[in-house]
Amino acid sequence: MNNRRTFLKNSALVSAAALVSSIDACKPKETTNDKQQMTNPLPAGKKPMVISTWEHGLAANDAAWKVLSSGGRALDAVEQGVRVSESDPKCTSVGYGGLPDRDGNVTLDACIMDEIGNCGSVAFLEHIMNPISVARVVMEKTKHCMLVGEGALQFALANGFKKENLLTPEAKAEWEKWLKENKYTPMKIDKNNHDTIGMLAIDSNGNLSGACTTSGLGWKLRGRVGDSPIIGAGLFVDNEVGAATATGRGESVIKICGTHTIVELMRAGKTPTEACKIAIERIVRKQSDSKEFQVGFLATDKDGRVGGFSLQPSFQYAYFVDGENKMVNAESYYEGEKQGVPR
Ligand code: SD4
Repeated sequence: MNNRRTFLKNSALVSAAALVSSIDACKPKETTNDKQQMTNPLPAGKKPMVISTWEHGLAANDAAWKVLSSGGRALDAVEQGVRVSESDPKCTSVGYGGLPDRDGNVTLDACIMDEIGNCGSVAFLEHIMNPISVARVVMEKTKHCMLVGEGALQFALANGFKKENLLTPEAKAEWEKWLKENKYTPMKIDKNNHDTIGMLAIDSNGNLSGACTTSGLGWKLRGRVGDSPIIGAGLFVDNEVGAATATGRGESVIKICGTHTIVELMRAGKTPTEACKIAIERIVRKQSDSKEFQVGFLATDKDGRVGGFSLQPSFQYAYFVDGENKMVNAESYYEGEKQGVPR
């Protein structure tokens, strides 16, 4: 937690980060550095659980848990869970209140995947507060997997979603400030500007589902789409094996098909943490600027062993199991003061 705060302070993007740190639902809460978690102990029998990225995952997990604890389906749990972050104007990288692109438009990416491999996705979607629910309707009512831009908006409106202004006065003020100072140059996804929510859940039938949703990179080029709505990059679920989700610089995740890679590594016998670590190491090997940005992966296997791993320190995930919802610090490739020095 302190690490993350330090990063936010040190960021060249102080204004955007300050907005993020003022968020209630994203507010730092007590964290455990759960080393035991990192070694992936076998759970005592399969049980419902939900994990999600970053501190806003706590509030999202609470909503997901309501579904899971009443015997509901993991798919409903992840949809209900991430809707909390999407609807929270103080979460500035997800849904309503998200930082806009460099022209001042809030554009959203989201995807969802169920236990039988069905998936739905929307990208470059504007004016709809809960893109995850549109992604679910794409999955359930069409024969397609992905709709983008104007077509996705038309589809949403035709299916009863409301057109809304998603640019909050706070996000608009941040954008106007950025415009003055930054010469219209898109923001780099560095170690600090992130907060996408990726969520994975197992229900009482032992079935897995996942969801991932974001407003993407603040001040991005109009039309830019990251990893979050791309099945196999920001999210992948295989009920026979496990599931994974991603946060951080989407371009880097797309280049290695991050979450599909992690699920395949678990299929080959790696634990969730090992699989996430190997994927991060692949990014380091293949992307020479890996010291400059953040990527975090989160995974669960079919039996509910969970784990995460990130490029830079400070990646955390919220983990709800056995009636307890807590933050866990993931290990990272680059570490603390030694950041930039591979371990
Ligand atoms: C993206 N992966 O659009 C997202 C951003 C993100 O935490 O994860 N932020 O590239």
